[in-house]
Amino acid sequence: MTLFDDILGQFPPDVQATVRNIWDALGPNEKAGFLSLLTGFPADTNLVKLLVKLSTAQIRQAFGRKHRVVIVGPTNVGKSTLYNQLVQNKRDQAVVGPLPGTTRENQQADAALFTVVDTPGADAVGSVGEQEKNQALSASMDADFLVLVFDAIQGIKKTEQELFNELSALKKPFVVALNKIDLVPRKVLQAVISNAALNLGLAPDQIVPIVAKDGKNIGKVLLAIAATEPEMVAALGQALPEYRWQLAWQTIVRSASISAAIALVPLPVIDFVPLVVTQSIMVVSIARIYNYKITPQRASELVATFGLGFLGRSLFQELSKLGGLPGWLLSAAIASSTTVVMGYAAVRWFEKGEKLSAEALKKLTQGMTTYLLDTLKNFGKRKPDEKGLREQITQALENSPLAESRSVLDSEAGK
Ligand SMILES: Nc1nc2c(ncn2[C@@H]2O[C@H](COP(=O)(O)OP(=O)(O)OP(=O)(O)O)[C@@H](O)[C@H]2O)c(=O)[nH]1
Ligand SMILES: [Mg+2]
Repeated sequence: MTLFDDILGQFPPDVQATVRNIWDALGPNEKAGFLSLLTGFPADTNLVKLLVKLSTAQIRQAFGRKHRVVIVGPTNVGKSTLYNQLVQNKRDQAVVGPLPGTTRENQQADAALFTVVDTPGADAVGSVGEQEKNQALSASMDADFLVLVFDAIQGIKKTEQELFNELSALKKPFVVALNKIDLVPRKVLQAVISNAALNLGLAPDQIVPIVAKDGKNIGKVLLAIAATEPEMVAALGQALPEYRWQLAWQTIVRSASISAAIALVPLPVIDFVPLVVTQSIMVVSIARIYNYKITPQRASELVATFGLGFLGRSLFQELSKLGGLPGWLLSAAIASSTTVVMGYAAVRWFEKGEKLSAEALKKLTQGMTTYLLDTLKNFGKRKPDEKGLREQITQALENSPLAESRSVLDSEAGK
């Protein structure tokens, strides 16, 4: 067995084929470089483990599989109405009705991005109610993601709280949608949302007010799904062009934090192969959001063309001459900022076929590095562990205005 096979064996089975493809797409120099980096380390070293852990979600995102999203909640709150908004094929539409107990059995259909499951009300009493509740719970146990629907007029009372507790005990990622917001007078809307949040023990921004009947804010429910389900990001981008930047941004943030963690590993150069691999996978993911299919090989060529590895290295030299900042901090900030800029450059590329100029790339990288250094400095002098650093980078980037809009980058890049 070669060293590479050893490494491959550590990936979960469902991504191994993809990892091999990516590996095969690397040029001979990159392969040799990567392996020589690893020969100093036994195959079970932290570097390999770290790479496997970090890249698995990324790989699943880039080459994904379909997930089960289960709609669950009390009876008559509009679950089937929401389900009908999501299903692709009219044939699969569920029956909707004004009386509680319209849906008696679980049903599922293709929602393009994922498989969606509608369930009967999970709060009913009596033996029929009990049986329906069990169905809803069993679907929820098999879910990859839960959309918990409540009724804004009905509010969150004891029964709803109990159901919520029962469902959150399943430890599935979820979003809470508060439906029928069209029936709530405008001036009490905020109060209604805050109240629901309070009763569920959530923050108000964890609740998405919706109108399932006309589709209002369904996009927000989908974004919430994407935020915790990286594998779905690409499909969402294709379905919802208006959210593309925000989806790409989530991908960029994740990749940038991975890059920072990689840069923590003490190695002589920061633009070594894992960083190129991380950025290439990010580019494949962004391409998919913009409805392009590119091979990992093409993506790594694109990454090379933009020359950010070189740029990062010279920035590292410049800044370390100034002194005052620990090397790990500089490496981490530069690895993340080149990844962010690469992500943005890829967005511009897939959007309009534009290649940003070398000056623009430099300016953006410097700006982003300064921003990250300023933010990370406040986290203290001690070198954080990989998880801590990823959290810090993620937080810094999520709090930046770029999460909403890329206009800052557009104007810096001289658009
Ligand atoms: N005003 C308003 N009514 C809605 C909305 N969504 C659903 N409804 C109505 O609420 C009633 C119940 O909708 P369903 O989608 O059947 O609710 P459900 O949660 O599937 O109900 P069960 O299957 O009985 O548990 C219907 O009369 C819908 O027309 C909405 O956004 N606004
Ligand atoms: Mg129903």
